[in-house]
Amino acid sequence: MSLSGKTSGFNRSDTITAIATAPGPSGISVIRISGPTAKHIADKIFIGKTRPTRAKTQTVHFGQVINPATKEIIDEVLVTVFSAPNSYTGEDMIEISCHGGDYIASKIIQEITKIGARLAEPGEFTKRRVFVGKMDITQAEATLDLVQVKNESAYRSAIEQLQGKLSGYIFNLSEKIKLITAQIENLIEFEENQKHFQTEFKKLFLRIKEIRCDLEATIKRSEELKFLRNGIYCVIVGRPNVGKSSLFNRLSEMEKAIVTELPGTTRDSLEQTTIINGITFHLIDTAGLKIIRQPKGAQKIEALGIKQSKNWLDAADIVLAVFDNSKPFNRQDALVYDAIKTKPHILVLNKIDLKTKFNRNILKNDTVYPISAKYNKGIKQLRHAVAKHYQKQPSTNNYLYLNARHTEVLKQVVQFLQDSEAEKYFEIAAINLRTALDILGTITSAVTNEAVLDTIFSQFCVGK
Ligand SMILES: Nc1nc2c(ncn2[C@@H]2O[C@H](COP(=O)(O)OP(=O)(O)OP(=O)(O)O)[C@@H](O)[C@H]2O)c(=O)[nH]1
Ligand SMILES: [Mg+2]
Repeated sequence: MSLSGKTSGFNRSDTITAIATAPGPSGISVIRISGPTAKHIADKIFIGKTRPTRAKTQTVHFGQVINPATKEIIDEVLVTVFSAPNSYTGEDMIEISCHGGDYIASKIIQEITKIGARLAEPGEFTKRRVFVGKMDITQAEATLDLVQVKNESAYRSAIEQLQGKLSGYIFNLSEKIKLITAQIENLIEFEENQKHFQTEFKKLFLRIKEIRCDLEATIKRSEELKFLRNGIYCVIVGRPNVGKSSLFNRLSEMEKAIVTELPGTTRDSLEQTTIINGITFHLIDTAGLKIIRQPKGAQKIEALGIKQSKNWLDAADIVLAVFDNSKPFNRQDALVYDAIKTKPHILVLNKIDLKTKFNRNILKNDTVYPISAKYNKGIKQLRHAVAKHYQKQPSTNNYLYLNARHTEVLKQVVQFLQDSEAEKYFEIAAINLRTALDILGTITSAVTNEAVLDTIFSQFCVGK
């Protein structure tokens, strides 16, 4: 499928270059050059047995990069030559592997830009790949995701998307809608046989409803399982001094949060990502929730921290509410207990190494996990309980990951399908279906809204 068309102020006649590896000290750095003059530029700066313009595609050549003006050797390198269309961008491409670190690579880039290439914009190599039709937009998005994945589920769904799982789904969906649209348009033309005509329409509208319900289920499932990719926000709350930061350190297996005997130690929320039973959790340590009547001075800062805690509480996927076994349940505990009731939560009773003054019966039917954060007691069981919350999920084989852009587009498609089901004028129903198809096409097609493309590619690193 060719996606060439409007290319939104994006010039493919330029030859572009960038360092493709991450900045900082490293074993090697890779420089990419892509575009019509890529091989000619390489000819000018590379001395080896074969000239890049004469080299076969996908071959690697040892030699030196020189400053073409002074003939001074800059580095010993390996040059890989790719001839169009057999390259990542589909254009002539050169990859130079030089010694690592930023200095040498920058020196080579300087020479390349002096003789005609310009620096690539973020994601421009992938953008070119999309515009020559080697990849659709969902696959470009998957490329971006792959670079950023942090867990197995995110990796799985990104690689499936890269291999075309989402594109395939969109293709099948649009084929189904196209078929129904054509059948409706056909019936409109042969409307003489009124009775037969009505029953046929009914059948087609039922079919649209089926497709719409399927699509809605796919969107819902993706939203429910989004945590597999994005991680679960697990927020630790409790009144001051109950041991939230101590628990945060235990669960994250890091000593990141400051722990003191003074209530109000944590003022800013802290975040740490940890993996429990293969699931990514973003742990958040918050300032204690408490009742403040008139926040003044230093207390004002604490009040801000507390406000932040409330925001975190709203954003949480799951809350760990911590209580102190060595103190009686008080009004501040009641405030915490009340605040978390409507959220998925786990109750934790900390400081079980100390004498019990806390009345557990107050926590009613909820399971309470007794721990001692200080002496590392009950932490394993708690970790297990947190992970178990998410392992009840059904098998994820049929799961299709949809990002915010895909979800938004598919929801619009649902709306147009629904409008056509309810439409009494068949011509208008057909127009609605055609609109649904156009909207659906924007998920994969490069000939889409310029702002959408800019947003996607601006998130890429330069050199990708
Ligand atoms: N005996 C005992 N002390 C604990 C335990 N957990 C925490 N502490 C102590 O309780 C005090 C408060 O601990 P923190 O982890 O700072 O409590 P916090 O809830 O984060 O406190 P704020 O940030 O002030 O709201 C410190 O002196 C900890 O050493 C425990 O399991 N047993
Ligand atoms: Mg704290």
